[in-house]
Amino acid sequence: MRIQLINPNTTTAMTEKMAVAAREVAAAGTHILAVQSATGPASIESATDEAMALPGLLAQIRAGEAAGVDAHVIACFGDPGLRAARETANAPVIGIAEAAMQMACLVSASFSVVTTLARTVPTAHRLLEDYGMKSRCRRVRATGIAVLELEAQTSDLLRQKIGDECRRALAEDGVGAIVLGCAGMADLCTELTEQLGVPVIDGVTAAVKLAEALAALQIRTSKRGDYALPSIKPYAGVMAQFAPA
Ligand code: 2AL
Repeated sequence: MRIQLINPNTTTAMTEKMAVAAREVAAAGTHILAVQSATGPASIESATDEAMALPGLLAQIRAGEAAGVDAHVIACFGDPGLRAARETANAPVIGIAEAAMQMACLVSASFSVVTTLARTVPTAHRLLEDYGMKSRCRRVRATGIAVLELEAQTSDLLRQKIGDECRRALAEDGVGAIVLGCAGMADLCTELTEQLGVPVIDGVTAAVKLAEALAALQIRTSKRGDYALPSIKPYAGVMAQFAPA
């Protein structure tokens, strides 16, 4: 089985970091095809970054479909372009935020999200609303860490900072699980789970295992209703190359 792991930002070190985490949990026989957007922002931390990341992300979804991958993972915690990607794809498309939140709900009555900059907190709240999970998430906590500070291996200082925020979540929020709110935190999941004694869920690894499950069951994206293929029409200007074909 081939899973296309898409980093929708354009930072190669981050793509490599998430690929390592994905390959660590992938089943024997699962090939992780790690790719990133060719156009767009270096990190996605605002609605503007997200809008500018979508053409490059959708181009990767199309390329993966043409190559016949069995599933796609969008590896950014804002789940950018998830609905558009599902319109475009026949294979399942999993967003790491939805994957992590769903998995947290399977093992705990409630969870808190520990994420990057305060600026990304409203996005997480919007996703919780969209996914019908508001009642399961007690709090979305920012660490003040920018995404690109997490692009390579996480430093001891940042490990400590993220760990401390997780400990505060457990002490103050009354939750039984933590969801990590950035693809760049994927290298912290195992050690934090061991240190904290509760499930700490990283979206990259959660999404890979959900993608494997859907692909193994041959469950594909519905092409009726909301995720029907977009209609073919010309796009003007610099967007012409991104028009549905
Ligand atoms: C992210 C992420 O995972 N990748 C990125 O570019 N931005 N998430 C976040 N909460 O800022």
